[in-house]
Amino acid sequence: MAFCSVCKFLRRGKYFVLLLLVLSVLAWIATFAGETMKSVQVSPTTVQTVHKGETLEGELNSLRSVTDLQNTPAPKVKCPEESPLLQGALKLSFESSLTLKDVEQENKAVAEGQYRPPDCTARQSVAILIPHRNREKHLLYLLHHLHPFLQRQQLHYSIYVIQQAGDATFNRAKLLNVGYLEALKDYNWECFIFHDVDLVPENDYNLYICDKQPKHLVVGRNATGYKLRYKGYFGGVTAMTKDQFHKVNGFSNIYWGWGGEDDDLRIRVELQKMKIVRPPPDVARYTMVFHKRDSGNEINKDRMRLLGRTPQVWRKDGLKNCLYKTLSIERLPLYVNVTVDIGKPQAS
Ligand code: UD2
Ligand code: MN
Repeated sequence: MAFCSVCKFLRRGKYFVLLLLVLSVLAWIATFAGETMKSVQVSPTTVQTVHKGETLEGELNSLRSVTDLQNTPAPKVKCPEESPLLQGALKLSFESSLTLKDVEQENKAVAEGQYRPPDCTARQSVAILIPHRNREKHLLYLLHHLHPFLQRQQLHYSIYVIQQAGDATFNRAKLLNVGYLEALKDYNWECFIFHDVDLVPENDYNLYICDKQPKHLVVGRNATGYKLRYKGYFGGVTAMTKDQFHKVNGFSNIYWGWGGEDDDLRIRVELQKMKIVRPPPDVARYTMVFHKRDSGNEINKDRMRLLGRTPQVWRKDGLKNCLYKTLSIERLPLYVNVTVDIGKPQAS
């Protein structure tokens, strides 16, 4: 009897040992799985010190993180306040044999109209907006000079050309409103340069960045003896921050044909108690490529009457009611080409 009770006890003991074994295997699996999960959750760029008792996966993961960190480029420093690449007064050339392909070859670092300085973080991100119709040669000359000019200024920039579709009367101001609205869909540009297609800057110390106040960049040009045309003149090339332009509700949309729209913008700026600033005259110099008045951009005889109404209508007429139909957006190597139907003059 006594012998048989010993047998029973041993048999039960066997099951007990078996049970213990199964439990410890389960516990080990659970711990191992937990460790693996932990190593998956570690951020890839975090450097970890390897501690005793960590799993192999954990160690490998840490090593991988160190390599990742070594391969990640060091964060770029801010570009200097004054770019070391500036040259001052430039010798401009307007070769009739120049082609778009030549300009593309000269600007390999530009993609889809956009450029960032390779070695430093630009101080401003700037969208250049060019209103355009049938001025291909002028556009070519401008791109030829402007791309290297902006690169020497170490800017993050993109060039947008806003093409008016059809042959209705030209509307420079409305095209520039469209450019602003469309460019902001790509990137949160902090500064906008509103730029005639035929004006080529002569000195790269004329910085294409925005100021605390709206900036007028054309003090003088070849055709006017490099003198300011009149006090309050705000045409040709202007720079406004995203907020300054938003504050004045952009340009008016109702100036069809030549003239008045630039003065209208000045009135909007003044109504907001902002003050127009200009770079020194020896720097803010431009060459205007010679041209005659385009057909479809006849003088706007209504401009004086419209200018008289600006203080009453600026809140309603501008970015807020800028209606247009985008026909195409082509991301070409040197610029973004936005073709737009902006309608035609309405009786007012
Ligand atoms: C002056 C101003 C300009 C604007 C205009 C009156 C200067 C240097 N410029 O220019 O900013 O206020 O008067 O509206 O003072 N454009 C085309 N295709 C056309 C017509 C115009 O692309 O068929 C564009 C182009 O970007 C051109 C700009 O509109 O540069 C202004 O037109 P403009 O050059 O004929 O007028 P302009 O030189 O008198
Ligand atoms: Mn012109």
